Amino acid sequence: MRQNKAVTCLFTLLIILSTAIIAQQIQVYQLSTQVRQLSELQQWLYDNYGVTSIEELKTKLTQQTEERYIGNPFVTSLYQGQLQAENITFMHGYWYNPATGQLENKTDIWAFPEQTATFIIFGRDTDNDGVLDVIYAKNTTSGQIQYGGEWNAGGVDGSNASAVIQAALSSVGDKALIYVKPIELDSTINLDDNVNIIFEKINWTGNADAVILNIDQKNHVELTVLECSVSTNFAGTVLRMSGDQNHVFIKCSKASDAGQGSRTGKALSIYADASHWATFNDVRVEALYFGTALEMSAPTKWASSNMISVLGLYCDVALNMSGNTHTNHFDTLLAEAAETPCFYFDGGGNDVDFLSWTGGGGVEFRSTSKYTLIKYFGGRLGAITDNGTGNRILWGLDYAYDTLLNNRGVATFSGTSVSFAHGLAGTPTQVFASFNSTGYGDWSWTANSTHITITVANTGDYAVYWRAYYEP
Ligand SMILES: [Ca+2]
Repeated sequence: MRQNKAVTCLFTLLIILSTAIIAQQIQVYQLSTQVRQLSELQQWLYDNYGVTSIEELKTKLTQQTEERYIGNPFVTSLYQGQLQAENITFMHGYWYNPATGQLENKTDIWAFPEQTATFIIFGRDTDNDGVLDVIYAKNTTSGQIQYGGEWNAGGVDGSNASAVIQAALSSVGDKALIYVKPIELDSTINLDDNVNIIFEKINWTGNADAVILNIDQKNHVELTVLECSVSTNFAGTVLRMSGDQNHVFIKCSKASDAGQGSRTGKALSIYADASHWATFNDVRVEALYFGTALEMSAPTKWASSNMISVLGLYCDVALNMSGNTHTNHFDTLLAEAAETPCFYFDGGGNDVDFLSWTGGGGVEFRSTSKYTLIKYFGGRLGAITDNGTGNRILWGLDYAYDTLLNNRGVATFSGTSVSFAHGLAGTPTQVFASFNSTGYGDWSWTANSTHITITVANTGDYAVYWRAYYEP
């Protein structure tokens, strides 16, 4: 009985021991399998990425994403043992510059596509004759020549500058900026509502009587012409505009031969037609050698409430306003014109700050002009002809010292009268005289726009000291 009990205990012990051994063998087998798999993974990581652990791979990929590679891919590896082919693959995000041997980061351009302008328009002179032959409109975000070029991109004739610019204008959204490099134009550009365009330089090669830029009944146009050059015989208009709330700056000159060239053509014409006003515009114009620097006309509607600056050098007329042009404010009005007058007012109600004006040109208020206020601050003042009503000139601070308003001198004569040039801007309104002798008896004066005549009662030899004022 005791023997049976011992056998049973031994058997139970053997079963427990066997179970433990089997469990241990299973663990050993699983562990060796994991070790083998890890070894294969390490080999794979090394073969494919040059690393031996997942952590190492993560670090490496992060570095590759963030770093800006600036070496030469043909000689500089990213990491030890890297194949040249991998470098070339890496170049997909870069442009290689053979001049410097450096890579330039193209991914930045993809990531940050913002550009100064939406389109840049430029031309190429392919035969070196000084005339642009091919015009390109480059979409700056995509880098694509979207219109024009030798291949007539976008179906637009690349030899037609106006067509290329017009196509770009039509394709952009409101206020998208188009920048036009120096360009030759021979046909009119029509600007639509809400466009924003800068011309670096326009060289007009089209008809001499054409309109170069046209804002026809459009509003909210932003236009800048840094330079516009036309031929000596140009008799057209650089910019003709109607509409409201446009911001326009144009600076233009005529090709000059033998000094000043012929004074024809208009730099800027603002008009209000039967159905459109021309109001709240901010206009700045600089013109050299034109017939008219700025013409405003409003036969039916109003051209009013505009902020205007005019610089008209060697123009026949710096400013010509007619019709319903009123309540316009001029913050700068400079002119140097040989013709008289150089400012015409045929409308009324204008508030004009003449900061300066020189040359022989003056002012003419025509018969329908009224209630124009001119503040004159200096320079040489030409003749003022006032055929209107209620027009006023407020003289500037240099009134007492301006020889065109106030002049004096000495004239000697024998007999009873003497005539001399007074040099004033117009027919004197007051003349004063004193003599070197009391024998003259009595004296009187007459004058016209150029001369004063002083007459005495008694014949003799006299010196007359005169002072004359012109206060229209
Ligand atoms: Ca050419």
